[in-house]
Amino acid sequence: MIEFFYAPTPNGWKVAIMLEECGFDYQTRLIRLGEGDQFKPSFLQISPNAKMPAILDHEVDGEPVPVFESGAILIYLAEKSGRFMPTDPIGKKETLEWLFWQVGNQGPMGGQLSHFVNYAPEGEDYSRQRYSGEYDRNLAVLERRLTGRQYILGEYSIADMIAFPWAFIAKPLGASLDEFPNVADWRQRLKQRPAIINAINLFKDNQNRGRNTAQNNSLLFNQSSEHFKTK
Ligand SMILES: N[C@@H](CCC(=O)N[C@@H](CS)C(=O)NCC(=O)O)C(=O)O
Repeated sequence: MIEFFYAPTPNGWKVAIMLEECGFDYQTRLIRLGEGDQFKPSFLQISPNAKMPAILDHEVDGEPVPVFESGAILIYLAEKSGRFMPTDPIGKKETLEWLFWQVGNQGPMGGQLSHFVNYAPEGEDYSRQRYSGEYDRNLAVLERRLTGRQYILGEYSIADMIAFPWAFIAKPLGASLDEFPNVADWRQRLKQRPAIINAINLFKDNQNRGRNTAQNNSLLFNQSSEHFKTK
């Protein structure tokens, strides 16, 4: 069994998609981000950056194996299942390139844009504009990569699973896909997969949807090193 530490956000969906695609035996542990579950000592043992997603793999010889960071988790699960990652050196290199692109670019820029669209006080125009531009720039990167390709690596893989969630929520972030027809087609193709539907529905009722904001929640927002001392 794999314990899956999860909250219903785009970063959580990435791993939920892979667990569903592979049919792994997993149990979801809901991390209540607004209540500070991510800073509990038991969770920090598994995810030292105090973020979900994370997993604890019990299907191993010896002690259960903790894995944090979505890109690392997807590679771990791809190697465990032997699925959704090319095994030839060039294919593997391309997988790593697109995973690193996602976790270093599309993910954090989308995350910051979401912060300023959904949770920050009004009047943060420069910040919002910066991340809106960066999010748009990353859509263009994906658009160019998908030219002449159905999927990021040619065949459906963990590279699609990691990039899909942040493209899925383009509209709520205020971005239009009209100028990115390859991304729009790819998004449409992916969102019909049963595994992706199941992942997005996982604990859907627990989505934040404006409940916790920068003004009313000092656990999830305005963080500093102090947060690691609070629990
Ligand atoms: N680079 C990380 C990002 C994970 C991340 O930012 N998770 C957010 C939710 S979407 C989180 O756990 N936030 C809790 C917090 O900031 O306290 C990954 O891709 O796994």
